[in-house]
Amino acid sequence: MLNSIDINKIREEFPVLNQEVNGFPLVYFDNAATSQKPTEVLEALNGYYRGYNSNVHRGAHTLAAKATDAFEATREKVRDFVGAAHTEEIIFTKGTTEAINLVAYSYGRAFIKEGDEIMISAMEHHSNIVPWQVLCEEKGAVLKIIPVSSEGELDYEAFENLLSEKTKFVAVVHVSNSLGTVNDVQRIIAAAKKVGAKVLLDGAQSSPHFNIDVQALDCDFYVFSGHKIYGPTGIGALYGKKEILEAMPPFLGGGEMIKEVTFAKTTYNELPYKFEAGTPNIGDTVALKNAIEFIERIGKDNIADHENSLLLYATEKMRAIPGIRLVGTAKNKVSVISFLMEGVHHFDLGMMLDARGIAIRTGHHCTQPLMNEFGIDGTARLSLAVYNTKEEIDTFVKALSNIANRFSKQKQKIS
Ligand code: 7TS
Repeated sequence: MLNSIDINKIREEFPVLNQEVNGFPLVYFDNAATSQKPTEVLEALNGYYRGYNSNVHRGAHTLAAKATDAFEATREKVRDFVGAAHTEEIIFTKGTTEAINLVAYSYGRAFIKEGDEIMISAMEHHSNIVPWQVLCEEKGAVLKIIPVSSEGELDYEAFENLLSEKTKFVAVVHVSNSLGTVNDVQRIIAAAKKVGAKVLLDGAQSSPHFNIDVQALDCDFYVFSGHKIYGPTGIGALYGKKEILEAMPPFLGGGEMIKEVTFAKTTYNELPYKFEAGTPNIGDTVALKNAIEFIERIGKDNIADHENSLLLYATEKMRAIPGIRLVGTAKNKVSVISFLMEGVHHFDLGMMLDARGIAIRTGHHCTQPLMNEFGIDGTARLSLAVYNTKEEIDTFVKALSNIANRFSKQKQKIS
């Protein structure tokens, strides 16, 4: 781990950053959507396909053994990354969305009954809303929503008042992708445990930014996506407590997840394979290990410190631009700034910034109910990663100020 980080050196590890977009050096501020990949991840992918591509867990030959070892080494790496006690508690999925669906379908179908209550928050990504809605419709269960304040913080007292012995499951986002709010999940987990509810944390936006320890948190499930932690797309993980995963029925049926199949009856494989039907995404899984090693090498604390200093710097500069309104001003935030500019639609803002080589995301960020709470249809959002710099923020703030000036002059002319 480096003591203080040399951002220019880190940037050299990301070939995609070294390019011009629309005639300007690329400023990539869309990291909450997906992060860029360091060379070691690209080389691991290439190395797998060039060197030992093979199916896992079945071949009697050398390449198959090599592929299986590399695949399982990532499981061990992910176990360590989230602080789980056992490797069999780590199930590979396509990403956060598939992991939440796995829990909603498998745990939900087996253990949620008519009249039970499932609690989510007003700031969930659609992937932590829709699977629970589907389950509630199927089972006659009730979906309850933890409200959010105008600053973008959860109302913990309202949450505690909503909890009852009817609450069987609480699924909340650890860090909001639209607002950057870090939720007090310790408080949520402690309160949920008191009524015996299981808790799932959506870690899509917490996993890239700070240390995760699922045992200290005592959550029942934690899910994340590899592509947001400098790894490939199409691979993510579900952590679940062993005794809960053991009690859950399989999600998908097929090869790999079985012990024995006859036409009369199938017995299922043990954990984690019970939940990994079919040939998995081997190459991307192998390279996910390198992404986690990249993070370990830089150090999560160094990443958090750097990103937080950028967040404070950008927030201060943006507040000084006339007509800018920040959406989401929670006390505890990471890495995301959502904003609006008076008189300019966020889509147009995104296009004007893109013309300057600056990549941000615009729209509802797959959190339409949250946007409804704020009475808006979307925001412009910048989201930061370890390779972003103060200079990039200066470039962004300058471009934003120019746009603000241009539009306020136009307004003056018209009036
Ligand atoms: N949960 C949160 C909090 C997210 O931010 C995202 C993706 C997901 C779930 C779904 O992850 P996936 O990897 O399964 O797609 N968020 C975003 C975003 O903010 N912009 O694009 C994708």
